[in-house]
Amino acid sequence: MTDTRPDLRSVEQPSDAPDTEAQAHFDALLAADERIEPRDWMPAKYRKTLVRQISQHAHSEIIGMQPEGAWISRAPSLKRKSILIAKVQDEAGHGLYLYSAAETLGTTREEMNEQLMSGKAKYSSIFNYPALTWADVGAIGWLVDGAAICNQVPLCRCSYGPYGRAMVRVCKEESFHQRQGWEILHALSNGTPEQKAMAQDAVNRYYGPALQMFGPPDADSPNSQQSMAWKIKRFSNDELRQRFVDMMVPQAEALGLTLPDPDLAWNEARGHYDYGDLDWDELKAVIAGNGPCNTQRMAHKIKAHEDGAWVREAAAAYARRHTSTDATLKHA
Ligand code: FAQ
Repeated sequence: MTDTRPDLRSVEQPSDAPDTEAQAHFDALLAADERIEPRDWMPAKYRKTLVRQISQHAHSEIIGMQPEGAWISRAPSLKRKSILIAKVQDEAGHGLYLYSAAETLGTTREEMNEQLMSGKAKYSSIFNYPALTWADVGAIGWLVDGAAICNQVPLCRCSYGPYGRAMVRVCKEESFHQRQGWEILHALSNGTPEQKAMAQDAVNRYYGPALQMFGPPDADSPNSQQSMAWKIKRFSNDELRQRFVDMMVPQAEALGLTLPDPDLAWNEARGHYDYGDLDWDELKAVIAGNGPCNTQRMAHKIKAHEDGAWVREAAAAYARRHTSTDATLKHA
């Protein structure tokens, strides 16, 4: 299939140089809650922040295929296998929408890939934990996709058009993913005592890291304030984390599983659940590359990239041939 998308590398990006009139237009669009589009002037730091967040989000979707992908060949039934294949494929699709959204800001796919593989760009901490049992596939769907939904629904209203629009479709698919995770855990929780224990063990291991997905606490989040002023982020890390806890407590009760937090308690005055301190040193260590699976995840990604070189070369040769055939036909 010929790639008919415009090559954004050849489209001149609007200059980022300071411009009072353009800045006033940008500010007015933000104040009116309208979208900034690729053709619009934008401050250099706004562009940089978007490239950072969108590309890291894309990398997370791509690396995030690994823990569940490893269970495709071991899924307990044909039905579970087909659902899991569809889910992992959806995550690849999310990565591709997001890389495309980042490309509209003038960054190439090659640059982003290079930053991921050289360790310069981050991806979500959660994907550096192992999926040890089939119940972990359920916990990833229920907790990780659940956290992703809480974080990403507000991103549908992100001030940057291509990112917000990509998020609308991503969120629809994430809600299917969360339900399939819930359903796996529900079946295990209502199965044999061993199956229920396996489900509880997976939730025990994944709950804390899922809460850390929302990022450092607000007081320690260098990017939040500016990203919220630019309406890239609509809520702070702690606000979204609270929303997630409030959403998960009743769901855990319905599953018959407990959340591993002795401090979890309804606070009537706040109208929210109180929850215990999280291990921020653990998050820092995982982000710094010292989580249980960081080395394994990167080695797998680099090998897949190298193994895929012939596919990229063949696709590029095919596209070149079709471009020259099209040009010959046009001039005939
Ligand atoms: N892991 O100042 P903040 C998914 C970094 S997709 C690693 O608070 P910000 C779907 C942060 O980048 C999951 N790094 O930063 C799925 C920054 O570093 P930098 C991914 C983290 O950007 C399910 C520094 O710490 N989702 O799950 C993490 O304002 C199942 C300071 O932090 C997204 O990417 C972390 N947890 O807020 C796929 C959503 N937290 O770049 C497969 C979009 C923070 O300055 C299977 N992203 N850092 O060097 C966001 O909403 C934001 O970027 C946050 C961080 C909230 C992640």
